[in-house]
Amino acid sequence: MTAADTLAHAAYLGLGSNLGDKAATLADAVARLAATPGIRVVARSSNYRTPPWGDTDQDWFLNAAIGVVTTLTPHALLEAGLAIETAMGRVRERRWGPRVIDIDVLSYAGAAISDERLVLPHRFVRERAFVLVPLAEIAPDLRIGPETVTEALAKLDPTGIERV
Ligand code: PH2
Ligand code: MG
Ligand code: MG
Repeated sequence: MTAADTLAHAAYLGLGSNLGDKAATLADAVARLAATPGIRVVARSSNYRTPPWGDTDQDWFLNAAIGVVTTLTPHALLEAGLAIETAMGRVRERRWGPRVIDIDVLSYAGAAISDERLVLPHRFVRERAFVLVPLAEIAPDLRIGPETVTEALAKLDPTGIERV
C-alpha cells in the first residue's frame, strides 16, 4: 500500500442528463471524472431512463451512479464535479429544470457534512428513486444515514424507471 492509498476514500456520485445526447453525455462525464487526478472510478451502474421528478414539464432523464475511490476531500470532489458540469456546457437556469449534465456527490466515506456548499449524504438521496435505483445496482448495502440503499429504495415507487 502506498501513502496515497491510506488517504483514499470511497464515495458515490449520481449523474443525470436530460438535454442533447444523454448517453454520450453521461459517458463523457464519467470519462472526465476518471481522468481527474485523485479520482479513480471503480464502479458504474447501467444507464436508467427516468421520468422527470419535481419539475415534470421537461424531457425524461438518463441517470446513472458511479463509485469512486478518491484522495480528494469531499469539497474538492464536489468542486471537481461542478467544474466538469461547467466544462460540459451546463448553464444553471431554473431549479430542478433541464440540464446537460448534473453530477451530485451522494455519499463520501460515511461522512456527515452540512455547510453552505455541501450536504452529505445528499439531502434527497433517500427520497428519489431515480438516484437510488442506479445506486442500488452498484452499492445495495451502502448505508445512507439510518438505512441501506436497498431499504430506502423499498419505500419508494420506481414506476417508469427503465434500465437501458
Ligand atoms: N434531477 C433533478 C430534478 N429532477 N428527475 C430525474 N428523473 N432525474 C434527475 O436527475 C433529476 C430530476 C435535479 O437535480
Ligand atoms: Mg446537482
Ligand atoms: Mg441533482
